[in-house]
Amino acid sequence: MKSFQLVLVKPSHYDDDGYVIRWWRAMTPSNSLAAVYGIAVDCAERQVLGPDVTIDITVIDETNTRVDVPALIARFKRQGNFGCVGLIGVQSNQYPRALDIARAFRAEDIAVAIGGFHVSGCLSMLDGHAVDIDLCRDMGITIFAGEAEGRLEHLIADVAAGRAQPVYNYIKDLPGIEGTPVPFLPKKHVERTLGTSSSFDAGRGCPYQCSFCTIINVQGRKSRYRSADDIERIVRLNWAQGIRKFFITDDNFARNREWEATFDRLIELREKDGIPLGLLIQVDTLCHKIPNFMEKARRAGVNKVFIGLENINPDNLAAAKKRQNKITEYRKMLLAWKEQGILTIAGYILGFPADTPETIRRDIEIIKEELPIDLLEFFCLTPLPGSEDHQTLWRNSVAMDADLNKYDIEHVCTAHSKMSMDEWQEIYHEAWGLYYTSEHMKTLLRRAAATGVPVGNLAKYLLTFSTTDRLEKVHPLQGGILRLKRPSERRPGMARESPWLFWPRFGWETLAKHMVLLGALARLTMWQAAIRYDPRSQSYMDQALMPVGDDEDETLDLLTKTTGARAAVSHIKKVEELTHARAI
Ligand code: B12
Ligand code: SF4
Repeated sequence: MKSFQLVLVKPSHYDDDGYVIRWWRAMTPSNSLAAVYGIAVDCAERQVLGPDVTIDITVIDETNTRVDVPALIARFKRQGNFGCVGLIGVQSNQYPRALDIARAFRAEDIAVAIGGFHVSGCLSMLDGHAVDIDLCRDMGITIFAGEAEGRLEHLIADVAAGRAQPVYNYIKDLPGIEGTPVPFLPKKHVERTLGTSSSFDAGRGCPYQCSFCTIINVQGRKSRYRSADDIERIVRLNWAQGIRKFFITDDNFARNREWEATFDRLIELREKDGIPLGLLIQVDTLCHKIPNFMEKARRAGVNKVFIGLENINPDNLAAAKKRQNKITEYRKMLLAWKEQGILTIAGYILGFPADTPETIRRDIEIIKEELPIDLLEFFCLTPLPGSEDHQTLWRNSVAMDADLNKYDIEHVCTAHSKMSMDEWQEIYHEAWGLYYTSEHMKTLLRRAAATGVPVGNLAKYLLTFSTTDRLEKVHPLQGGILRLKRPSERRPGMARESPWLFWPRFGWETLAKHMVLLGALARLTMWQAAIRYDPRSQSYMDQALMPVGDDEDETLDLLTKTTGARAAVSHIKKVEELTHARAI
């Protein structure tokens, strides 16, 4: 019996000091890895290489597990190099690290294939060579652009027969995903992430056209979805191994055409079968207008929702073609989630054309005062390869940072008309501190207690969100517990440090960081206890929690401070007047 070695590696990327970002426990599991693993297991079960060949699958998420290259090479050697390394879900920022991993395997003549958003985005929007894509060709790495459902078996068969092509390009041929193998990871991998939650994409594709977005150019604008039966299968497979929490990774679950059937099935699993589901979903800012959406979300087990708020200045939203985001609806939408007792997380992008450090500082204060958001995450507007923004700059030969490792939406990669690149980068880091002040964290805990959001749960997230950028210099989504490093994992081209210097410094840094974390934890625990025992906490009220009133367009800074906001309000008034006039 021959054994085909399929090693699936989700690469991490390098931090600013050139060390691979890896944790004892990483924040979130990789859904790309779960998706490709599910398809690979199906290939193995169907014996796609024939009855006398087994497919031996190894899964490595580099954010929580070291890629032991020599051990893997030895394993390939024992099988006569019969197999392939698959570099999975490689984003632009992970592309340099992915190639560094590949280099060692290619030197031993082991087949390597790469897929994910970088290669898919570049092949979708550029000329098929730009942005370092030719490095793969030079190294003999197979490029796989597009989705693997129904295709992975062809790649495996070609590798096994020694006839792998340099490029497989399925980007213009998006498969239906209903009834295809479902994303899945065995528990031993899921346990390496915080909170032991797993993930699945219930659907792909988004109808909108935001110019900074890569998703629509890789996964398309049409809604493709898994069936309710598929969803039930995912839940049951995981529940059988004791996993009940999921991140549903659809970029905009509210626009998944099957959202209601999916929620109905999840409600059934929760209410009839007693599976205590806990879900995180991502939605747009108009989801409160979909009848039953929020109420069903709560019943299905959604306890956290991520909202792509992006900005509160309509001029900026218009510049990014994100016209569907209406600031006049933000409060209604957020209060509606609060009514369901669901924790709200909003993404906020810094560096739109009208932004300056001063306006960013002002806007963060407005959000703190007037919008009932629990957690706010900051990102730098980045021309990600695969987005319309990147394509425009590339076509016009505008300078962009050549180091792809920086395209993690935390580093500034191109110039801004109103801020220097340094000012932009500084205000990005400052933003975290401006939002997560002690005073505001206490307010957030009070708001949670008053609206039925679990205070302990929020406190846990506040600990991470208020400290990760400051202590670890990475975004919380890339964070985890206990940073792990090795001198040997430094980026090629950067000097290898002496172990005598490296290890004492690493030990000291780890200790110092954990002292700060313990202090932050103690403070959050104290505030939490004070709120719990305060009899007035249920009746807490502030401007953000106040029901939407008729005079807000004159009283709220959100609707008066920017030119765009004033224009948006007067537009709405005009529409209302016309509709009213017609009704009379
Ligand atoms: C869930 C998610 C996360 C999760 C989990 C990560 C993951 N990749 O699963 C978390 C929260 C951790 C996360 C974090 C980040 N993310 Co993210 N994330 C997503 C999201 C919303 C879904 C990913 C997913 O599951 N897609 C569905 C799967 C099935 O699609 P897929 O990955 O493309 O894989 C398919 C094919 O590409 C192919 N394939 C993939 N690899 C391979 C390999 C081979 C060999 C083959 C044959 C086929 C193949 O087969 C798969 C099945 O069809 C995507 C957007 C999106 N819609 O994809 C952003 C996205 C991937 N993230 C992005 C970014 C920037 C980040 C962060 C850097 C943000 C930050 N600063 O914190 C971090 C990086 C952390 C990390 N270590 O990955 C960007 C990447 C853009 C780019 N061009 O580089 C995206 C595209 C969103 C965006 N803003 O545009 N993310
Ligand atoms: S709403 Fe989100 S997924 Fe849809 S186009 Fe805009 S950024 Fe992309």
